[in-house]
Order: sequence, then structure tokens, then C-alpha cells
Amino acid sequence: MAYEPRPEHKFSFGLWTVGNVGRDPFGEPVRPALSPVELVHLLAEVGAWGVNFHDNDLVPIDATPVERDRIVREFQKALDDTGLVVPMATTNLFSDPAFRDGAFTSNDPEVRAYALQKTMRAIDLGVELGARVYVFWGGREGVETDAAKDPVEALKRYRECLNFLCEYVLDQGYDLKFALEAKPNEPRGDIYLATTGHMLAFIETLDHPEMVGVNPEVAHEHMAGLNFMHGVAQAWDAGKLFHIDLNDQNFSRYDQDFRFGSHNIKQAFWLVQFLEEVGYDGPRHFDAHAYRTSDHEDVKAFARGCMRTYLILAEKAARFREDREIQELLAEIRGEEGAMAPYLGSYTRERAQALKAHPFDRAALGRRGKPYEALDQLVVELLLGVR
Ligand code: GLT
Ligand code: MN
Ligand code: MN
Repeated sequence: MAYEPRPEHKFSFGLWTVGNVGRDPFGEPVRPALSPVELVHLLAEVGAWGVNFHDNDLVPIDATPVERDRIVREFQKALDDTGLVVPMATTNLFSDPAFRDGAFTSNDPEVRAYALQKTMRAIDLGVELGARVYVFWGGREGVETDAAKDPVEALKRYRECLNFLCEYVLDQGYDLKFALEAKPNEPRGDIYLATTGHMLAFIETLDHPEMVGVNPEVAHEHMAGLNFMHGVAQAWDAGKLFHIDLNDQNFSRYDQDFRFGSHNIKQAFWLVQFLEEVGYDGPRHFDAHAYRTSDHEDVKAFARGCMRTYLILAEKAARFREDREIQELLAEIRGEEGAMAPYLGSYTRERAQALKAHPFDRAALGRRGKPYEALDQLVVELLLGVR
């Protein structure tokens, strides 16, 4: 059937997404909490492939080792019963009051050590259930006042912790990659490493950059007013697109985590077109939640909607790549090097000298228009379904 999710699409949801109970800074939960096992069954019912979790989405922070093992057994059984997989796991380093000033960047060395301990245990849990990607979202790694922390010192602490954890993974022989997720603010006034671009630069300063990539989230880059697809493209170009958090978000609002494609349909289209064209084959994770007005039935509509919209946009993207008029315009726009071939490409001294001597007709260059209005209108009509 058209637009039906299939395992090869690798659609995944966090327990915290379909399990979101609708609490916000101004209001109490509106939906009864479902257990992790119930959530696995809900995800199977809507056709998802994978389920991700924070350590404490699955195992309460104060569970005894015996309780932990029972919970893991029951969860594993739900996975076996439904065929769902766990592609990714992560640590909750933001909810507990202990992390009020951050985890890896906390000013309190005991908190930093506790954060490492908690993360090692959470990595063990994730690996036990099959995770191959481990996400780090440093929601509390920041400040409200710059009097509190030295930002260079904060980066050193962050780096030291990630280096420690990379060594832990290697020492255990785990097959696990790290994916760092940026966000500019919320819940902290300012969060360090605010965008995917910041993360990419930071990764190169780590001891094992080959183990570490990024997990860009649509909403987080939109909060910063950025073009999400460009950030994703840069991560892809760097070989660092290990995971992706799909959702939607009005620009410059709070972290809305809306259903994928529910708000900025054109940006969503360009993102899907990019992922499909380059052949991204990692998980397509929806880090979103249903509106606070939803009941559990509507949560299913939300989850189905995320996947269906992705598949519809993937079909539109295929048509974009096949549309004769669009492709002819693109061929015209993206000119061949032609007469400029001798001057472009890698540097040689001869090439530089020849180029310095070449006479350019600058005025003629400035008279050349580009039919981008015509091209964009074709894309809009494709998206609006009249093409
Ligand atoms: C939290 C955050 C998300 C992160 C999750 C992983 S937790 O819901 O808003 O963007 O991806 O820690
Ligand atoms: Mn996210
Ligand atoms: Mn978010």
C-alpha cells in the first residue's frame, strides 16, 4: 500500500515521544503514562521499525539491580514479540535535580563523576538491547549567567568526559558510535555547542573523532533560525551524519517538537529530498510528540502522520528528480565548466598565472539572470499537488 512504513525505511521513535504525557511548563500531564512495553506495542501497531530510549525512560533512576533486570527482560520480550529493534539509546542527564548545573560541564566535580557513572551504565543497557548509536544531548550543559562558568573550561570538561566514554566503549569492545545533538537554548538560557556546526568543529578536537558524529534535530536548528538541511548536508559531507531527529518547529519559538512536516512543509521537502538523494541509510528517528490536546488515539495519528508525511515527501522528491521541465532548467542553471575548465580545480602555479592574466567581462557576468523564480514555482506546484 502507498505510504505504508516498512522496515527498510528505518522509522524509529523514542519512548519519550509517543510516551509524552503532555506536561509543559504551565500545565500538568494530560495523558495517562503508558509503560515501555505498552509503548513498544503501540509503535508496532502504527508500523514503526525501531524504538529508542533514555536509561530512565526504561529503568527508573532509583530501581534496584533486580528490578532493572526484570524490566529489561520484559522489554526484550516485547521487542521479540513485535520485531521492533533498538537502534539508539541515550542517557537522561537533564531531569534529575543533581544535573541542575549540567552533567559533563557541571561546576561540581562529583556531579561530573556521577554523570560518567550514569552514562557508562546507560551505555551497557543500550548495548544489551542492541543499540548501535548512542546520542548525547547536553540539555543542561550551559548557563543562565556567564559569571558561572568559563566557556573554555566547560569545553575542556565536555571533551574530557567524551574522551573517557569513547575509551570505555573501546575497552568493552562495544560496536557503538556516538552522535552529539546540538540545541541553542532550553532548558538552559544558553547551551554550549549550540548548533550542528559547533558540534562538527568540536568533534575534531576529541581523541577518537572517528567514533563521534552528530544527531541534528530539525527543531533545534530552526530555533536558532538556521537552514536545517544545510546543517545536515555539512554533517553528511563530513561523514558525520550518524543519526537524525526529525520533527517540526515554527522559527524562533520554544522547542515545539511538532509532528514531522506539520509546519514547514517546504523545508521538510528539501530535507527529505537531500536524505533520499544522497542515500542516507541510518535511522529516521522522529523526536516529536503529539499536541497536548491529543488522547492516546490521536498519539497514534501523530506517529502515523510523521512516517506518512516522510514517505509522501520522498515520493515528491523522486518526482522532482524525474520531472523533465525541472531537470531541464537545472541543467541550464548548473552550467558546465566549458571554457573555464583550464582555470578551475586544484591549484598549480601555471593555472594561477593563466587565471590572473585572463580578461573577464564583468559587466556581462552581471547581466546573466537565473530562472530561479520559474524553478521554485515548479517545485511549489509539485508540492501543492497540481503537477
Ligand atoms: C529531549 C530532547 C531531545 C533529545 C532527547 C535525547 S531528550 O527530549 O528535547 O531533543 O533528542 O536526549
Ligand atoms: Mn532531539
Ligand atoms: Mn526538540
